[in-house]
Amino acid sequence: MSKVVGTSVKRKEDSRLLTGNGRYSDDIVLPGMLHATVVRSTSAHAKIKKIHVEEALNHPNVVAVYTGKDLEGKVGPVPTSWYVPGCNLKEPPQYPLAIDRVRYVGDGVALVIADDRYAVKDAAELIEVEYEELPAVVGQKEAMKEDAPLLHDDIENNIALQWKAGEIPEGVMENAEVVVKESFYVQRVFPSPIEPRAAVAQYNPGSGELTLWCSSQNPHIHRMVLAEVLGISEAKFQVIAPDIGGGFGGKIGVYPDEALVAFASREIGKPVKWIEERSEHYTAANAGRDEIIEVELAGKKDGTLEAIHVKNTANLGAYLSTMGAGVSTIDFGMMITGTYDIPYAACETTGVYTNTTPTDAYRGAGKPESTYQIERIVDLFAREVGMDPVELRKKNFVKKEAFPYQNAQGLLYDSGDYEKPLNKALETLNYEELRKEQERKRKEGKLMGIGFSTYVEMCGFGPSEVVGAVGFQGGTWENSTVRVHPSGKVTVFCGTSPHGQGHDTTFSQVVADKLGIPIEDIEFVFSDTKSVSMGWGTYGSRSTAVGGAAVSFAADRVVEKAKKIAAHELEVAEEDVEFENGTFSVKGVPGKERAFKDIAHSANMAWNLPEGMEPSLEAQYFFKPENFVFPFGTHVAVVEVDKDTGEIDLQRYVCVDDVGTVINPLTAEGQVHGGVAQGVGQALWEGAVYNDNGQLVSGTLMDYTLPKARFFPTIESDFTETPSPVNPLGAKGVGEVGTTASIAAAMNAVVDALSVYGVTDVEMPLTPEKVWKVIQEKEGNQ
Ligand code: PCD
Repeated sequence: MSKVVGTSVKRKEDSRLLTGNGRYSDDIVLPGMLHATVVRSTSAHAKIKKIHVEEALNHPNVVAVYTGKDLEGKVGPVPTSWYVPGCNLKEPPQYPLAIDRVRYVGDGVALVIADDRYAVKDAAELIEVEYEELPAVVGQKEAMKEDAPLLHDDIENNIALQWKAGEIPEGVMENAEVVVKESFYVQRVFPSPIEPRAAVAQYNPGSGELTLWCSSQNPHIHRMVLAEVLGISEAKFQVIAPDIGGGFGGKIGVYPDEALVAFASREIGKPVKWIEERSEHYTAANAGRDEIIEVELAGKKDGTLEAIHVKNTANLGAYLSTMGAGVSTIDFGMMITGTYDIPYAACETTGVYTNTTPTDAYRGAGKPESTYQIERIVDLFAREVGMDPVELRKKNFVKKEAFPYQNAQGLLYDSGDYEKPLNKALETLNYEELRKEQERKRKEGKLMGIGFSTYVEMCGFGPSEVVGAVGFQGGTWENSTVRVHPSGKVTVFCGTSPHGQGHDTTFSQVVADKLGIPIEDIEFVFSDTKSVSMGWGTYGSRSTAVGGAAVSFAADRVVEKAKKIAAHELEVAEEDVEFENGTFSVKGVPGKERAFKDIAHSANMAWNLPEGMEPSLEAQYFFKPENFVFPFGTHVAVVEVDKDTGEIDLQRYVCVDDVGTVINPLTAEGQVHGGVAQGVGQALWEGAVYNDNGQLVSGTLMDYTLPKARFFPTIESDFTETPSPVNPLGAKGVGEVGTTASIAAAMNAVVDALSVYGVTDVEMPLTPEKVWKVIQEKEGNQ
């Protein structure tokens, strides 16, 4: 049997998912099940004077109505899970329902439970909330002003945290030959999975056990946090993430809504279902980004980079969400030097509360923002010193020989060869010819632009000691159990939790190669806290590098034991047994062999095992990685801007990613495609818009432009492979790289096109109107 790792095996899960045979949270129907809806604040900031619930209670289908006051003492506040140290973090309690004050449009004020899904919506409309309006503040800079309204009375200037990392010695910035400065706004965007959030809870009054199905990227974290919030033993609490229609970071967080559904089921003694609506999703689920990033890059006229100073002012929304504190600090601030060997770096982050929905991870979570600032400012530096952006990048890249390389912020990049993907991309582009074409077009008065992003990303979370030291409430190791049945078929359990990525397929590829059995003989169990030992879930592109590695180690253990049994049966010493392609054979004795299947049978029958050996063939492995993994690559966008309309035509998109050893090229390419759509989406089309009163005016898919397939040319995607030394697969993460890289590539292309006017930045998203206005102004028409 030839190896399957590295081949484009088609996704096992797709025949089920694409034929409507998936089982999502909303497919779960339980006897006697009730339906829940959350009444949400229509005001961004107000005191709750009174909540009139009588009419709703009188509705014939209504079983219960709860307000924040009713829950006091019964369900605790939902805590954050990332207590970034040394930043004077202020975490206001976030109760599952607001008690006396609402702080954003979408803040929950009442929970209605009824025996019918439509009736519960009707009943919710009967609830009237009397508000006393308070002034609201939406922008993070405005919220820090002296006269800004305070969201939480005891949190001065609405400042949630102030974090610093790295230092630049005195004189370095001041005496530098060249300093380039710019301020970038990485606007708020929405994760927008196809399936909104969902939760179904079933309490068993007899056993006191609670089961929660919820659309989560990390069911064990949900269990850990909600057990505390609900005051229930983890041993009596099962969390299952069934099929999930995407998460993109938005389903890492533990939300008040999930606590509410679990609470209601326990209170009433019946199953309760809650399915978020699309429009509700935009105000009540965590959003991403919303960071104002001020950068200063210092260096020499010859293009040598010397120091970078970055200030990030992050909008955290009204409360601190699960990973909210970590995104703009650790995730962002440790990678500000990117792929460049810049000796000095310093980052200062201020996190601010505002009257908006909380923000948290969104594909890349801090890394796209970090890549954005460095890749944008490097381009501006190149322009300032009159160098080609590619030349400047090559000059400053961390050199191939320098790995493992410690960056200025102290992270150790595991492996890399930054020129390799760049050169491959240049070849695909026919770069020199392309620049000539740009020149020709410019002469014709056309605005063509080429934008590069040569990124590196930290993922594969991560070494437990490090994540513990940076305040993350998690071990971030992974475990896997490989269980071999008497027939030789295999069930594998793993603590990561796929929600679209296709782990059933890619992880099966790993097992198939290890055990020499066909993929069809392997079944995976994920995302159920009762069957899978503790696990830390799927985010930070960690599943393959950590969970996949645990699977690989557990399979090794199975082979180790099977080999002993084979040696015993073949009556030879263990050293004389070889295992290849699913067959144990004796070195030098052709024909003397046992199939993996035979050993599976023997191990389970236990009629003739080596003395003292435990029966069965099953092994578990707990894998704690020693470092993160650092994928890298080059993304290039080629655009033409229409002078008359401001419209941007994305003509080519070329990317070469190095994610270490690729397990499944088809899947990996799909991951890159999706990631690029979300990154270019941020640059060109997407953006949350609030008015001054804190009303979200882009709260539907009619007002919020999600990228469509037809907005894109064929993405020209390729890979180079520089294995990671951190795990036995040599794999790095691929899930987020597309997003991390592409925002800057698209923006750099447009800014390059507009550079004929001296433009250095246009605020994202680059809507035709904005771009047209810039052109008009520069051409002196306004
Ligand atoms: N791979 C391969 N190779 C390599 C790597 C990888 O093949 N080297 C593949 C795997 O196995 C899978 C995938 O690919 O299947 C991915 O992976 P990764 O990178 O490891 O990652 P994960 O962990 O799995 O995942 C996660 C990610 C994230 S993070 C996100 S956002 C997103 C991504 O993932 N999300 C999603 N992608 C996706 N897809 C889909 N479909 N859906 C979704 O939701 Mo965060 O942190 O959460 O913000």
